[in-house]
Amino acid sequence: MAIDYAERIPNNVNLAENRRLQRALEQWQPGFQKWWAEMGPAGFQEREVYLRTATSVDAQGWASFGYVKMPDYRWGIFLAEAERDRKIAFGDHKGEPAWQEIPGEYRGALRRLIVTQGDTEPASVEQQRQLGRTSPSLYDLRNLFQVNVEEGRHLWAMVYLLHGYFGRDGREEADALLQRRSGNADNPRILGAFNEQTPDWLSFLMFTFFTDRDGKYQLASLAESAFDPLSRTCRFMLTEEAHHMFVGETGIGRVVQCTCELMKEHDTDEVGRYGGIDLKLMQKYLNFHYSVSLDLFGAELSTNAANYFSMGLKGRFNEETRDDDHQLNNAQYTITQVDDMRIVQKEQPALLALNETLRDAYIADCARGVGRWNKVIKTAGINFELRLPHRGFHRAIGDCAAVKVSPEGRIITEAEWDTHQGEWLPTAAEREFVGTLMKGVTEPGKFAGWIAPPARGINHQGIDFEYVKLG
Ligand code: BYC
Repeated sequence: MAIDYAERIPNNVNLAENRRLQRALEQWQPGFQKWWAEMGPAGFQEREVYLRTATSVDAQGWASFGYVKMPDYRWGIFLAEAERDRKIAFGDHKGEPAWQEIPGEYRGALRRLIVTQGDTEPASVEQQRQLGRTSPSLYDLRNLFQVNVEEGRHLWAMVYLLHGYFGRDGREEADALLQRRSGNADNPRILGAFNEQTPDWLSFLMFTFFTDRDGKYQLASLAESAFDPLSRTCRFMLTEEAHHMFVGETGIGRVVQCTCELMKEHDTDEVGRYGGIDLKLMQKYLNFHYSVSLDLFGAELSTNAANYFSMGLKGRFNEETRDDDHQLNNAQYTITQVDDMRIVQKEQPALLALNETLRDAYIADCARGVGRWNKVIKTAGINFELRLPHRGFHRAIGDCAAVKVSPEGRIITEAEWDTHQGEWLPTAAEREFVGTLMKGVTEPGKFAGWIAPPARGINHQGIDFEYVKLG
């Protein structure tokens, strides 16, 4: 179904026919706009940005590209097409028709999942708020803003569900989503990684690679939900999420490429003095962003996750293609745990181990991306490999949060940690150094000295296209 752009809130959910919901959303909208003005990208709000806007939800050609001022972006509510006679694929209700309304007994659990998902969207915009002024190119600036407006739309997607299906408590939660603030001591965002800072572009590119990829896996699990409106919402969000991960993967790939070129040109590993970022320093940033993103999957054993699954609220990644009973009442799964100060593999009930199951799929996906960066290094003839640290390294959630683990996966003492952590995670001085490289480059087709140009532009435009009109 095409989206009616004449309406105040573009949508393909027949909002015009649901006056109560439309009014509720119209009341929420000014609060969103105020939040965007206060917490969205600093500066550039009056600039024309070459953005992609969702104009339909079919697989081909859902996106239209054109110049838009960010406050005029048409944030709307788009659900993927309904699947006819969709059946629940897992859990206690497996085989029953998918729900168009929420069973009363599951409202609390489902609301919590939707609020947690929704909270990450504005949080990431807040984290990235200051990056516009130090963008390495107009191409990258445009990509940042594309990510930001789409995270805003993902907030709308969750708020639609809260307003449409949860009554008064849903409305209160929707308001609270605009009140929490990333990193705020009194009213922080819900999940740890979304209260960290994204102070520079290396962090931003790592974030879009590692943290947005958590988004992919969580959204894919929610896309399996028995609650059909959530499933359809998440399916459409995933099409947008792909671009965010593209920004991260190609972005880090371009930094790696630039570093390799500087290493060869100057015959040194230490390219800092030539305005580049050492591979060793990139490894430290990788260690940080990977470990805080691993925390986002929750504890290895979780009754919450088991309940979500049995209730039919949240499935596994690619639930339908899995070759098992989709109920897991007697199944086992091997997970990594700490036992008597050793890291061991243990069989546990699969139902309790669903967070770890999802984390495993995520880790494999991250490893593929890191492999592609390593190809760039190898092709340059340089003998260095970026690596994912052990899953227990630098964790704040789960079994390993109680111990200190080296990147190789050895449990170490606090004293060893204190001695070595500067070799594994970026130090204050290194973060400061990366900060000094962050100088805005705004001439079309020009790039900062620490990142290579991309292989191609956006939507068949040239690399030197004026992606943001600053004049
Ligand atoms: N930080 O039973 P457990 C995205 C809490 S990213 C702080 O293991 P559960 C995006 C937990 O709440 C995807 N607290 O937790 C990316 C629980 O509290 P209670 C976002 C944490 O429920 C980039 C306790 O610890 N979507 O879209 O199994 C840009 C015990 O834990 C954390 C979702 O996350 C943490 N990291 O699993 C923009 C999907 N982890 O019960 C967007 C929805 C756990 O003791 N969320 N806790 O009070 C979920 O499915 C689950 O809430 C989680 C946690 C997987 C996150």
